[in-house]
Amino acid sequence: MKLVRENTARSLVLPVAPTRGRLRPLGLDEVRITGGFWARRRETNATATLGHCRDWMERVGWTGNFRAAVEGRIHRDRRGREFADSDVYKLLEAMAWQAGQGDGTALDAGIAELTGTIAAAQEPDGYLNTAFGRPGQRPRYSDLEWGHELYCYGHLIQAGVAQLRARGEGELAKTALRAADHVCATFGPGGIEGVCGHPEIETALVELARATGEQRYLDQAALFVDRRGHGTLADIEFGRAYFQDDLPVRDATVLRGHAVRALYLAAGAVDVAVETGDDALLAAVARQWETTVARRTYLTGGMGSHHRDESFGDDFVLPPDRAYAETCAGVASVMLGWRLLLATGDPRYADLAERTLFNVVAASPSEDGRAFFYANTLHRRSRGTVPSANAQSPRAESGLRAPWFAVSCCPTNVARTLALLPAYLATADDRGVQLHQYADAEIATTLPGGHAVALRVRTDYPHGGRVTVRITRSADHPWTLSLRVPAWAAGATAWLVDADGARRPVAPGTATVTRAFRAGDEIRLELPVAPRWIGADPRVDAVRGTVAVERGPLVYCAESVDLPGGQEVDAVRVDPSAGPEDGPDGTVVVPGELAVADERSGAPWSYRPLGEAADPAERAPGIVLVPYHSWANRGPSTMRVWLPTAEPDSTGAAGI
Ligand code: FUB
Ligand code: ZN
Repeated sequence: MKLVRENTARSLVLPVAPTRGRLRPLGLDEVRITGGFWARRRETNATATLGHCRDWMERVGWTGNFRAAVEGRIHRDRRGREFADSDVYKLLEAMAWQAGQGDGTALDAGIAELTGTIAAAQEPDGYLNTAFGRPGQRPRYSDLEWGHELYCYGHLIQAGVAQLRARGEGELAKTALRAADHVCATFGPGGIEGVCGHPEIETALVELARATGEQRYLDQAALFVDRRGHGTLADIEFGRAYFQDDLPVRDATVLRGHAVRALYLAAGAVDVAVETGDDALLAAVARQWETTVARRTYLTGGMGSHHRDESFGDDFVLPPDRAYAETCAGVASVMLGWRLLLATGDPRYADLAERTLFNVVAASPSEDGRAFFYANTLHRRSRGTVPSANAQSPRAESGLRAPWFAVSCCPTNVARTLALLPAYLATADDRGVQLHQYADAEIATTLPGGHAVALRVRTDYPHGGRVTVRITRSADHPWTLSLRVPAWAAGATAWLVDADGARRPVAPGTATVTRAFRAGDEIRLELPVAPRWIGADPRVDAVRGTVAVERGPLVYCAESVDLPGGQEVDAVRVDPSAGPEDGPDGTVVVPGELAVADERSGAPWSYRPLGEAADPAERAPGIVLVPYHSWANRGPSTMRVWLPTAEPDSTGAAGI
């Protein structure tokens, strides 16, 4: 099979390669992350997380399921939930992207071994799933609501595309193609007129169409997008909105239902819209994104506030202590934002991606890359438990990060995202190069007319706000370098320092420099990262009377390990009339007080007449806050992002 060189893309090593759109993505062979925050996390991902996931899958029997299928004992021996196959595929995708960067030989061997295991279980017509269809199991496609068969194919196809683009055609790609052909034959015109209870196949099929040039995969994806919303799935206890089967995609005004499902579907709908020229569909998803970000998104970028069904809440229902904010929803939000950014060029999509990457995706893995948060609460009231090192944890684990979950979708989603992260940094268009995310990086591409350009990015991001771009290769021809100025830089001055030293203030959005750059030219962006107080829309009732702190792209939190005398975070009250100020080692210090523990715990009732004195409190010399992504790395703790403001009479003085 021939790998298609997509119309707009110069590189082929890309997770998303639209044939139309405002911006052209740069591939993993054009962008390298060379140092700093993300390089450290990517290194841990490559050296620890991939192997960790591989070991756990073996241990809990999810890879063994494929062997059991081949050996005819799957009806008896199958382990894990109905979607367990998908995590093997997500790991394969991560390995394939990683193998495409640097020396992939060892990873290629691992991919070949794992692919051999799954491919052996594929049936002659391309069907591949260990939960259905064999003697003693439920029939194929007998449970579209919960069976996840198409969802699993989606992840298999994404892994196949990753291999195709990062390593060239191999067994994994062939297995994925056989599955995709089976899907088209089974769910295409004249076939089963259904959709999967968990979207994912849509975006995967579009990417396969882009990678192979085969129109039928795109047609099938478009069919799935159009079919959804017409009530073909059963009306379950959470309602059809849970799997977005309540309304056609193009009629919806906001994302609703299960957060990961909603976001994957929206990503697939953008892909279909872009490839079919369906601007109405694209506009519908852009509208949904806008409303969702305005009303249904946590400060961290996290999405989904219902534990019961892992779903979006109603507008402004964003309780910090019940935040679900699943890591996979963060990954899916970044996927959706990237597609919208490529289609439109609007920097707001990159703003949200930055917020989500630093405060959800980076929060999930532990420092050693061997434990994860599945749910990313913004407030933990009790120290919780230390998860078992040897057993699978419940998904909304209420203690430290856990090594593995009974539903373990998040670790492999983090793994594949970190593996392909350089692909989210930069794009090009007819005029030049755009930087969307900041990290130490080397970027080299060819602009229209065959003009080769190369840049070196150096930054102390996210703790500092200085970004230096050095042109290391340029054409004797004017072109434009565009730099995203994040929305959080509003209100303070961001500066662009031109190659000739000219310094000009820039507003949030996009700052550009156009010139016939010469090798050695440097452009500097200086973003104000002084810590700042953040308030919430009063309609977010759950955080009324509280404030939060951000610094650059990072959200901060109070953690009990930083409080004196074994206090818990719920004792903290802060005074936003002063500060916040930088503390040592990337911390922030805010003025505040700590409620007197004995009095508080002895209170007979949580309520008091207005005007009656608040619980007594003692002034604190300065309350230390840490980046949210780093919390729970120092043992069990309580934590909160939204901090109550002190009441004037609590210390017996007028204010603190
Ligand atoms: O259903 C498959 C995955 O498991 C979902 O995306 C996650 O939310 C978890 O429920
Ligand atoms: Zn997940």
